Amino acid sequence: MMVKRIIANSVSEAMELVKQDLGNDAIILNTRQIKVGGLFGLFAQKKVELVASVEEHPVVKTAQPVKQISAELKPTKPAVQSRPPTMESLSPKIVSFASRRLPEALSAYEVLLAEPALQHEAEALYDLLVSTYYKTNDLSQVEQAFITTLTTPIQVTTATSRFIMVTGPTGVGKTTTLAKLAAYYRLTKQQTVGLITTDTYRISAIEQLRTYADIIDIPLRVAYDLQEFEQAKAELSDCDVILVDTAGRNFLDAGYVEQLKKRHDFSDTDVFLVLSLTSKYRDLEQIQQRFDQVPLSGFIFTKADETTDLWSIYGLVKKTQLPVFCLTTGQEVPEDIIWPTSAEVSRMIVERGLR
Ligand SMILES: Nc1nc2c(ncn2[C@@H]2O[C@H](COP(=O)(O)OP(=O)(O)OP(=O)(O)O)[C@@H](O)[C@H]2O)c(=O)[nH]1
Ligand SMILES: [Mg+2]
Repeated sequence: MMVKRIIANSVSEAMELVKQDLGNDAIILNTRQIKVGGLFGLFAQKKVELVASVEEHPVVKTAQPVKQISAELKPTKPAVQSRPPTMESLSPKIVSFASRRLPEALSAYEVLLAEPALQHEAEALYDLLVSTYYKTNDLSQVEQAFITTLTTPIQVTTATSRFIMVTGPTGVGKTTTLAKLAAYYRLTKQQTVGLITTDTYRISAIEQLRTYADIIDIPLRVAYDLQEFEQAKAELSDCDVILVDTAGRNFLDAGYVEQLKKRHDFSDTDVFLVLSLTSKYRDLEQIQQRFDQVPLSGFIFTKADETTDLWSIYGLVKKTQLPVFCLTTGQEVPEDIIWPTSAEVSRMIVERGLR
């Protein structure tokens, strides 16, 4: 193993020198701020000291034992049985990043940087955290810099069409959110509101929405096919806002989006994909991909009250460049719904993750 000590003006400069000298597989063992030169402690320059190490022949050392062991165990079929390291496990970016250490004071960020939603930018965020920390020596400024960096890709939106449709997987809170929206437009904004549901798979689904419609005192139309859907739209055309509930379906069912397209028309409509923040990020990515053929206006994220991990918001919004419409924060209708700004969303994500 080769170990090298590098002194530079900034963490990013030191990282660059490490990459040049030791390559992408280098492991950062330590970083600290030091003072160089000066007289009796005066006029000394602030520098960053970085200690890094690298295996002298990392690829050969990793690959060989795997082949040797498999050859011993299965001498007749070594080529089939031995599993070479995957591209991912060999990726210099992931290997070198996972081994880097943050200064003790920033250890709370370690878990955040390992978030799947941040996998492509963990390295840049690491540099940001370390350099801000050494520059300011102030944890609240480090947190603020982190939040500010995350805010840029997070866009939020308001509904611009008269028709607002919610769609998404089963049980994520579509109907409950629609009831909250109906109450918001009717009671807070004093607008006329109509409801349409195309969720005719279960009687209880219609009854659930009818109860909300009765309480808020707004009309509800039930549409069993595209023709009835168009008719319901025409009947409610006097309303300021028309909210459309759809049936939740298993997102692994490939026919789901096709059926959705057959039973609705999306003209004049803001279609929001409703996703629960309690779901796994990888599943959310797959669901969003299923909805590629639907003209989505953005996301509604539900059940923010049931998790400390809000990173899916960041990951999905950044990946798709679709904005956030609203977040829901509990089961209570109408109060548990919020319309945060971009900065508020990123602050929520970071604060929940750190505490
Ligand atoms: N904790 C929490 N629960 C919520 C939230 N929103 C909805 N729920 C609950 O989630 C459950 C499902 O809500 P629904 O509104 O029926 O979900 P849906 O997406 O319409 O379900 P389907 O129509 O069956 O696909 C209910 O128990 C709701 O009270 C939320 O923001 N937080
Ligand atoms: Mg429903």
